[in-house]
Amino acid sequence: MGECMQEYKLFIGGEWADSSTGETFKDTAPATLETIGIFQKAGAQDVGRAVDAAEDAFPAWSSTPAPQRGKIIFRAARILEERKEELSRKLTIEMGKVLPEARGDVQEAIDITYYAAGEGRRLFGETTPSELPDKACMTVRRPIGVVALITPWNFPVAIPAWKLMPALIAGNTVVFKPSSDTPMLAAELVKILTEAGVPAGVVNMVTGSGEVAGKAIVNNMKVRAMSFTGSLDTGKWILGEASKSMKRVSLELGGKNPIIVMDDANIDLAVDGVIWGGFGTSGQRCTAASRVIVHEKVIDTFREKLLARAGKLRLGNGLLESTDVGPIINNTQLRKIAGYCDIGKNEGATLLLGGKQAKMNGYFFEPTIFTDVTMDMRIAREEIFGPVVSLINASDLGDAIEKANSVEYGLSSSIYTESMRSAFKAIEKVDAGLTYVNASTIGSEVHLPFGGVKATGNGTREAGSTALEEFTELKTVYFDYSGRLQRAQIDIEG
Ligand code: UN1
Repeated sequence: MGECMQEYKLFIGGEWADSSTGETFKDTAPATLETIGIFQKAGAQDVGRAVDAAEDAFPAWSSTPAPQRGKIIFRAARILEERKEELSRKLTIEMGKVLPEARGDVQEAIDITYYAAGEGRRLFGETTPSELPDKACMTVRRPIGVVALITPWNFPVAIPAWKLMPALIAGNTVVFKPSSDTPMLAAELVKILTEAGVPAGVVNMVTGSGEVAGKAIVNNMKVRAMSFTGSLDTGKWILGEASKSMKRVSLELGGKNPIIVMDDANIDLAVDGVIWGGFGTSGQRCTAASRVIVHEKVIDTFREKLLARAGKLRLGNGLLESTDVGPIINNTQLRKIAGYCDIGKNEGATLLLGGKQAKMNGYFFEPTIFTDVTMDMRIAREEIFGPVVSLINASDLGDAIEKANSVEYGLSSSIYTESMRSAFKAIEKVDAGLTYVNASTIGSEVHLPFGGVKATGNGTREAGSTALEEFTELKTVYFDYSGRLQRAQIDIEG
């Protein structure tokens, strides 16, 4: 056992508790394969207790004035800020991303926490005139109730914070199930919320498998809304199951995000964008640039420059300054990425770089580039979630956009061009929730909506003011002060 080894518990009703199953699992550092913590495998009974605790805490929390809830969330933001460096290092150890990116992850959590705290003094509804005299019309926001948040491992603090903070400021109480690959940072976040003054029962954390704990959450009738970020298959399953209890569901699923490089693009800038979007976080982002659709007039130059840059990327432990690309989260993901490289070769794509696991201790995969990729190949259509970039030819903008749109996902997208016309065409025609112009597919900011179209989600948007739509019910209020019966649609002159 390593020095920092600790056994973590479930957090239910303000208490740290063992799971009823008595079973635990190990949290492994992907760069060193060391066990860094022991976590509880929650059973259905534990999930039931967590939901009940959240339900009990709901009346008081939802009745607390939102600006008061905001004060608590502001304190959480300050604690996150004070502990940024320590949390970032832990995040690099637990998840693997390089330290500057881990700092970005924590910063994103700090940003959304401040942003959500400020919403405590907004939470705006609408007012609008009535069609009748002496009558006021407005909307007010109400919390939904107990909400469940199921989060992935690739942004161990930022994504939980994206969901927790808007849910809490709106007055909901929470059951939070983090990924089993990154439960340590989740536990840190829960401790910070508690330290900031979030009352017992308002946030409950259960760790464990999707098959047991996740399933118990989805099937619990008292959970009124769920927010999930993860795979398409799991998302589809949640949506189907949740319909039985009419839960509101918000899904953030996969991506197969294209960067279009036009013949008038600044090629060096586009190469920077592909390196950052394709290999940053070892390609383990929903927003990762996994397809690069390049105008055929510039593809040779582009390919050469990209290869030169990608070939210099240094794999290693994310804590070291010399590292550009960290490890893959676990062996299953590593095998999946390797499997896709075999598929790509069998499909006839040309492997330009990488394509294999690195001979290092830890889960490392070499930055990989395929060229001569066509849109019928699986590597061009399916989410790989690793450092694998596919180069695809396009004859013109129309062809590039058609190829960009020919996959089932639609999260992020980007175009490199000096032409305003091409840029606006892409904004208009690319089927995606996000389009970047002359910037990579990654790097969304917390005060703008985040989400995708088609199989990427079910229409909701996280972050920004739209995060509140995810976690509030609107009530429409008609306030008649005429003192007489007034019939809408009927008692109207003219
Ligand atoms: C994700 O990969 O699930 O834009 C989220 C980005 C980050 C968020 C990514 N701000 O890449």
